[in-house]
Amino acid sequence: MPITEATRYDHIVETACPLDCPDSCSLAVSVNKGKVVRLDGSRRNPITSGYICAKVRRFGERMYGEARLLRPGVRRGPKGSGLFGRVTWDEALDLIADRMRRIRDQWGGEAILPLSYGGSNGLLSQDTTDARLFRRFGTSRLARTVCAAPSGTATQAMYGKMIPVAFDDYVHARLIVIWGANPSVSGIHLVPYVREAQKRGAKLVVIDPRRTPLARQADLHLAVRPGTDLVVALALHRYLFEEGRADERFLADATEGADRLRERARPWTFDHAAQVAGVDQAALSRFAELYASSSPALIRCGWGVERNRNGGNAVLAILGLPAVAGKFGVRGGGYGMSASSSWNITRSWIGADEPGTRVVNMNHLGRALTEYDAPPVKLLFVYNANPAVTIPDQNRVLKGLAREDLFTVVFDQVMTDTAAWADIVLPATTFLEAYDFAKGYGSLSLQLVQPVVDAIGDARPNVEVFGDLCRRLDLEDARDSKDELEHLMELLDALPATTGQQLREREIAELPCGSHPVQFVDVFPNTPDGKVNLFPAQLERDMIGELYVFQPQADRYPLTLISPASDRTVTSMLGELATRTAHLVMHPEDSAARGLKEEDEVRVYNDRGEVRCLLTVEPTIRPGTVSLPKGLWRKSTLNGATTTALVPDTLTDLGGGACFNDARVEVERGEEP
Ligand SMILES: Nc1nc2c(c(=O)[nH]1)N[C@H]1C(S)=C(S)[C@@H](COP(=O)(O)OP(=O)(O)OC[C@H]3O[C@@H](n4cnc5c(=O)[nH]c(N)nc54)[C@H](O)[C@@H]3O)O[C@H]1N2
Ligand SMILES: Nc1nc2c(c(=O)[nH]1)N[C@H]1C(S)=C(S)[C@@H](COP(=O)(O)OP(=O)(O)OC[C@H]3O[C@@H](n4cnc5c(=O)[nH]c(N)nc54)[C@H](O)[C@@H]3O)O[C@H]1N2
Ligand code: SF4
Ligand SMILES: [Mo]
Repeated sequence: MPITEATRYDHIVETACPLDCPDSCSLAVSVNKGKVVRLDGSRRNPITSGYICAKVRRFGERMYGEARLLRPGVRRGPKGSGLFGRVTWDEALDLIADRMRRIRDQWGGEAILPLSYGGSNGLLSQDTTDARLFRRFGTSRLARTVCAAPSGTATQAMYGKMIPVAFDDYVHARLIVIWGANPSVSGIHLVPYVREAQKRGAKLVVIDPRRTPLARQADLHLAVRPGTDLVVALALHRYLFEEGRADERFLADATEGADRLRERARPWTFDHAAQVAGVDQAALSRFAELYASSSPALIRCGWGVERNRNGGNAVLAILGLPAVAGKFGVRGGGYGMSASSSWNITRSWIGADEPGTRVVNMNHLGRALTEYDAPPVKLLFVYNANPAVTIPDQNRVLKGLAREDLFTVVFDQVMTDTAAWADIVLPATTFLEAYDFAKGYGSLSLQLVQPVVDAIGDARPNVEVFGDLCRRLDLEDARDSKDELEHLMELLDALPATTGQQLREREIAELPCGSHPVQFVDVFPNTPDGKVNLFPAQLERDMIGELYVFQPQADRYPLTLISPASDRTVTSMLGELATRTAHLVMHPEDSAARGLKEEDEVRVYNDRGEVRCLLTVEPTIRPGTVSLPKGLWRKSTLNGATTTALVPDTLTDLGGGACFNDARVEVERGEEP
């Protein structure tokens, strides 16, 4: 028999990728003898167009890899040793339930801190039985702020999170501005639409301290100093207002607060803003002119903008531009950013109200573990997250995790850097072994995720494990026991009716307004008065008047460290597969000034910590800025410290977000003297 493609697998299962990525790809997964042998894109989600990223094509290596957690385990060695003895699920969950009860009796429920973030970003794997458990038990609450909090706060206040422009409508734009986003890595399915728009004659502007792949193809690249987007946007506002290019009619009819914004923008002449942002004044004014005169004009606001002390205000100023310049109301005009809240999902299935307990900002995890004392955190329950490497101020987080009197549970798919510090580890299923719904926050789709193979080892899905704990703690009736499919059906019933029906019939749903909404034609602001709030009063309290600008000469740490998404990982997921030592990217001027060269071992440091890694010298980053990927595992550097060791736990101006791109460092040769 000839060997053909068909002999390599038994069948193909259609599912979706729920990972924390905007694209939400539909997948065709090939299975052979009960094992995943190949992952490809399918066409169920039109945006996927049959291809996926290289990371997820390797997902099988993660599923069956050495780091995979197969059984529940109880710590056997010293804290952090990563040594565990095997126990059954019953034993592990009884131990946890018992600890939770004892801690609540002695310290109160708030001494327990659940810590979770995106994980597999599905609807079923978070905010279901987990939320029920922690709410009913009365634990501390977590402010999930490590990503998107400033952007979310800004868009909520300004537009009530109006539905953004769909990826495939980018082709209609005449001008596309990619502002603090790198879709060539972080959401690859947007790129072909940007290219197609360019082919049809659109201009492309990229605003990024790095020369990203799209910046290379752009008509204009403003390599701004990190954290200065606010003044760039305000300079555009000033121009629009003062040169008579503002859409006064739209401002009068559809917005509030235009006068305050005009006032705020007044000091920001091109000259002033160009100086602060470290860009060419002529380029800045060309950008303003291009934006004012192009239609449809579209701004894609990424997450690179928000991760600094001016981040929330920067997002506000950027998102105000289409309103002031009158860019709405046409296909391909307006703005694109996270569509996370577009589905109007109320999560009634949690079945418990939020208690009034203490709120812990996850960006302050290190402080919470080492300083909070009313009550102290005595039990940390980590799931859907890898805080040892993803949360600011790594050394403080690790110091907290090392506390002998802290009981740490880590529920994960692999032995992460956080799991190594656990007292109990619990093995979780991956999205290829469980049910879920994948909600795109870039591609506007909601899709069924279904098990492609049986769970590996004893891995179990979140929804069942937290349900089991609810029953062990008498927080729900034993008769309410459901398996994950029953939970999925319950969730399906609670979704808006048309969404539920589409999912049942086609396994994919589109937004109630359709997949191609035009802003201010099909979708409008969800603010209380239906208007765009250009200067949201509810945020004023938090709007820091002063702009934090980096003063190179005055600082012991003259370089700004940024940490964008890498094409190898989804934050830290898949980082276990890395074999290469991490590289810091530095501009040739900065390396020459320090006598450093390509592949040198370097020490990147500040008062919070140091990372030892290798050096890449490239003019792809602006001088004065250096870059190290986010999500590195500790084994990927030479000293076991990763990017977050250098990141301060300062909060952003709005939303209590993380200042990942606001770290100041110095770099020197790494070898010991
Ligand atoms: N491959 C891959 N894809 C991912 C992820 C991943 O880890 N890997 N993560 C997912 C997640 S969780 C998220 S939130 C998104 C993030 O996706 P993006 O929105 O693309 O965000 P980042 O990669 O953080 O940064 C984007 C760009 O902002 C630039 N930048 C940094 N600081 C500034 C600044 O102050 N101003 C401006 N204008 N630009 C700045 C960086 O150089 C970078 O090129 O990607 C998702 N997709
Ligand atoms: N230096 C730096 N650090 C950053 C950023 C940055 O810009 N710079 N940005 C950050 C951003 S954008 C984000 S979103 C955060 C992400 O922060 P985290 O959410 O902490 O990071 P992830 O790597 O996504 O970790 C998810 C973990 O959940 C596990 N998981 C996945 N699915 C499931 C499941 O179904 N059940 C269970 N129990 N576990 C599961 C995965 O195996 C993985 O270990 O990190 C932030 N960290
Ligand atoms: S990580 Fe993003 S690009 Fe990769 S398969 Fe998943 S949704 Fe698609
Ligand atoms: Mo994120």
